[in-house]
Amino acid sequence: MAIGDAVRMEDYKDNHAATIRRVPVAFEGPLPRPTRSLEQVKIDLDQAGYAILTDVLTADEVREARQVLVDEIAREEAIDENRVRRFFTDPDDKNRRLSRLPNRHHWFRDFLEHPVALHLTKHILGPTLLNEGYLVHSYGANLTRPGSGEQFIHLDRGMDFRDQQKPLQSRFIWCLDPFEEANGATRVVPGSHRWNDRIDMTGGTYYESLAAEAPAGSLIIYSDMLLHGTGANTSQDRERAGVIVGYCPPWCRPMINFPLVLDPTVMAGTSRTLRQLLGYSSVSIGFDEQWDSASDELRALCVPATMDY
Ligand SMILES: O=C(O)CCC(=O)C(=O)O
Ligand SMILES: [Fe+2]
Repeated sequence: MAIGDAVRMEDYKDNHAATIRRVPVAFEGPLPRPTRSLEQVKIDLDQAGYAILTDVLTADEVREARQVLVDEIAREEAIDENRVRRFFTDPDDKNRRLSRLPNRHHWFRDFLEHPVALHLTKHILGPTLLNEGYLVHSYGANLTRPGSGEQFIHLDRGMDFRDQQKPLQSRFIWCLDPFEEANGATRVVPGSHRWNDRIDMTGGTYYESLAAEAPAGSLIIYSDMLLHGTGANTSQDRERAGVIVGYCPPWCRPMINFPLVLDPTVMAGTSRTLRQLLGYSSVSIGFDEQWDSASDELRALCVPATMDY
């Protein structure tokens, strides 16, 4: 299946046909455990390449945000199921994916500019030239459903670079359900953030992994250096909702061209930080490339590129 100009699922599967090599988990250090400590998160990120920060959302907040998510999925399904299924890397039709999140509800705008996510993005990506703000690289929800298979273990980037020393994306999964092995908790390969010289994403290699189990309301934090993937949901009746966001430096090309995707009337009331994150700035690495062809409405949404967080 192809939507618009997307890769055809059939072509993609051909690239990932036969497994000829299995790579076991080989991590010596202590595995990250759910923690409330940001200091521990930084230690875990350094040592294992991922971390689990608990109690970022209250139980009420989780319930509210989850309800919005399932309502939005149902709304899209009523129009056409294909709008929320068959994400091109998912192994079957069972999971539900939702995009264009900032249009949908303040919860999905609030996640993006949550101070913890911004703080950890600064920590993971480091300073930027002229202190320009980071950009949201990618953003969507993934709801695993009973019987859904596992996604292949991958890096959240286009290719294996072999000599990349530092992350180009900070990645976060907002857990709107308890993430447990049985309901498809994200699987991770601890320590693989240091395997950059040998990761094979061309197919043929199967990476063994373990489930990053996390209570509802947690943030799973990782980067584009870490091997991971959605787990299989082997439960009878439990879904697993995650909202996944990646941030990149301001000179990288985000996966989504938000100003062309989002509703300008929704964006009109939002903060400077949110608009920066979503690319509503004509400045990049100090150069101002005026948005002459944009509508007045879009141009009015532009903000300075300098971070004030
Ligand atoms: O939902 C998950 O557990 C992870 C999904 C993922 O890694 C992806 O779609 O790139
Ligand atoms: Fe991923």
